[in-house]
Amino acid sequence: MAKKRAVITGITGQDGSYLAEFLLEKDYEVFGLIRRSSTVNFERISHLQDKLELISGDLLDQKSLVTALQTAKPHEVYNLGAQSFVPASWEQPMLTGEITGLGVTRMLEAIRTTDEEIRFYQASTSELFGKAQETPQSETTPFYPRSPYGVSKLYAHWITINYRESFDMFACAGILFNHESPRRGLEFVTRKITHAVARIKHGIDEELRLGNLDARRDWGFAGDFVQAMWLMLQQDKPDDFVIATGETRTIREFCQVAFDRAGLDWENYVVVDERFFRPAEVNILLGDAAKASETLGWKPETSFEKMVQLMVDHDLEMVAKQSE
Ligand code: NAP
Ligand code: F7E
Repeated sequence: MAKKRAVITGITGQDGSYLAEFLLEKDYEVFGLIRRSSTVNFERISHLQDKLELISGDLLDQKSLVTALQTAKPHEVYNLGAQSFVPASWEQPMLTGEITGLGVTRMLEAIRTTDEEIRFYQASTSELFGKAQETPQSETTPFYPRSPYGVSKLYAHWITINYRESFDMFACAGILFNHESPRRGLEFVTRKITHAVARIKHGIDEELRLGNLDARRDWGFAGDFVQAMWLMLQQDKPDDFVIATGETRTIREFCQVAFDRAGLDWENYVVVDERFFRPAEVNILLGDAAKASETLGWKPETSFEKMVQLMVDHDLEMVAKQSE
């Protein structure tokens, strides 16, 4: 039987790299959309490069998306590409809207032009809930985004549903809560903490400066979460699902577990710095993934403690190597 083919936008990112691994294990032909850059940034996919087909393209450029789909002839498109860092969305709100919001319409239009049978996954986010109207949050919780990133993702979410309803496309949105890993970007709070733990342990840094320690997040492991993306596209009908662990912790609690792992007391190193507070905060996220559990049979496998351990151990080893 011919192999299934998938296009992943955002393949150089955290989720793109885990999803590519997962689909390759399922014997897919995997095509990754790569935007042109003067330096290569294939760090997260270098171990997969001889198994992947990389296609040049950009969510800002309609023609490149059509060409990518004509080249790959995919059965499935996973749209993970985005300007995904919330603070940067206040610094570059227009660019965030273009990539994270309108980029989705460009891809949906590219699918309509090329092959309407292509199944489409959109990377929606718990940032849609923002100033949460109820806790825990599920598929029926009203949205209240709190950043240009969240607002862009709200547009992306609704345009996905609109194309499903207008054109009968198989388009799904996964409302994923925060998910982390040793491949998380260094600017996000979890990896910022585990990387700092490693640098402090090796005597390179003396402190870690953070913003709001009271915010709560429902943190899962990225490797578990990408499986839910695939499951959504294997169903008989398209739908939207919350993907979360059902546990919430403060940034303070994350610090405690991460520093503990390295035998350090977080209170000796963490300094609160106003520069890292946001113009508007998302105070509490806690997801109810009952629908995904019932319909997709999806459940997270990696515990919070295990995930923090993975991240701290990875960063301790990485910093040790860098300091050799
Ligand atoms: P990430 O590590 O920041 O990766 C983002 C990816 O998007 C990178 O590959 C980046 O490419 C690509 N990209 C940026 N601008 C682009 C453009 N103009 N055209 C094409 N690609 C572009 O993000 P992630 O954590 O893997 O998240 C994946 C997706 O899920 C994102 O849409 C994010 O908003 C969403 N999401 C993430 C979480 C989470 O907790 N991680 C939760 C919910 C939803 P470069 O390498 O070239 O920059
Ligand atoms: O912040 C607080 C900060 O940047 C988490 C993206 O993947 O998940 C991510 O968005 C919390 C916030 O992630 C620092 O105020 C305190 O309350 O790790 P983060 P995020 O904003 O939740 C969602 C689901 C996405 O969709 C996004 O794409 O931590 N915080 N001190 C800090 N945050 C950062 N970055 N740096 C600090 O120093």
